[in-house]
Amino acid sequence: MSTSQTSTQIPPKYLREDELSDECKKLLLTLPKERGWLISDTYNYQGFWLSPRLLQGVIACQQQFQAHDSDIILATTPKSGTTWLKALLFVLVNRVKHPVFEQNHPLLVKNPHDLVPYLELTLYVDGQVPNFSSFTTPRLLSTHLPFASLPKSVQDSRTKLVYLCRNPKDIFISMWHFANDLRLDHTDTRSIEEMFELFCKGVSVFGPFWNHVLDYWKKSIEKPNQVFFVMYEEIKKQPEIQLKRLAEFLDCPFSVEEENSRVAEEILRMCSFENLSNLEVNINGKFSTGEANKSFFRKGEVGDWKNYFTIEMSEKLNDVIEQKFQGSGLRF
Ligand code: PAP
Repeated sequence: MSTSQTSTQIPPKYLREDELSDECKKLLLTLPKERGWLISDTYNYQGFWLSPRLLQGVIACQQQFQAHDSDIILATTPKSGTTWLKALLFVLVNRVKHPVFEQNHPLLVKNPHDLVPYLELTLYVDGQVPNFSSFTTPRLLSTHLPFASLPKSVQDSRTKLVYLCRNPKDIFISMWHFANDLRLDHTDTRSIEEMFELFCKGVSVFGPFWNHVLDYWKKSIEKPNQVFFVMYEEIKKQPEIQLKRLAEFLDCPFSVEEENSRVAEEILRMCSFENLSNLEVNINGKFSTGEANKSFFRKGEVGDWKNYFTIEMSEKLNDVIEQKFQGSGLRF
């Protein structure tokens, strides 16, 4: 099975194993280890899996990030469609400052990941306090951290959390492609079978997937004004309904005038896979941490897993899903 070739890519910072602090190196020696998706080993920290350099970013973020009540943080497991929701959030929240019909809209010249940066993967990846002076209010940020590992200031504040979830079979396939594209040593391609076994055991980037999803799901039920939970598949199926739900949650509902001028429709068009993946910045640009922007746009479809999964794989993951999500009210 082939994946697209991006061998000239510089490895993103969160995958580099150099420049690790002594504190981080010491901690790594004490953590459970498994074979990694992206680099040789992945480590279990606070119950989830991550790469060594990322550990440094996570710890810095947990210790130093000061949330504001007005912040909006998008939380996802990798490959849930984060890029899409970052675009939607940015355009939705900034539509007064940057009207959607504006020719020079920032989304047309910047990748969504640069507009809504990751805390641990980007802003804190060097282990230092980032400069937030260029951020406007509300600050739009994102994270792959599980709820229990969010910086305390986020948990204690009135920050709004938007959680995007996706069918784990599509996430698995999306991640497998992405990992093979990014892997530092291109001779070391992992087989789909090996990665699948790890995924089912819960060993995936920021996984186990089910713990990540269930924690945010429960919080969204407990605190519906603070945690908004939405599925990638729901947005695909009913984009306008879900966008309007999101706008209500963020206290920026569409006005009658906006309804009349079809602003929601235009936001969805701007943020569509077709539009974003064809922008120059997303074809030839590079993400600030090293990845080619185009690696965030593969197919953008629901159900691509069917082109890769055997019947046995599908049944096995169905069993895991059933067991893990039983009684939760969540279905995939
Ligand atoms: P990240 O976690 O590394 O930030 P993320 O954006 O969550 O990645 O996931 C990328 C997936 O979202 C890709 O899915 P695929 O591999 O199944 O194709 C990507 O194609 C998809 N995606 C990106 N932009 C859009 C969009 N505008 N609409 C729908 N899907 C999108």
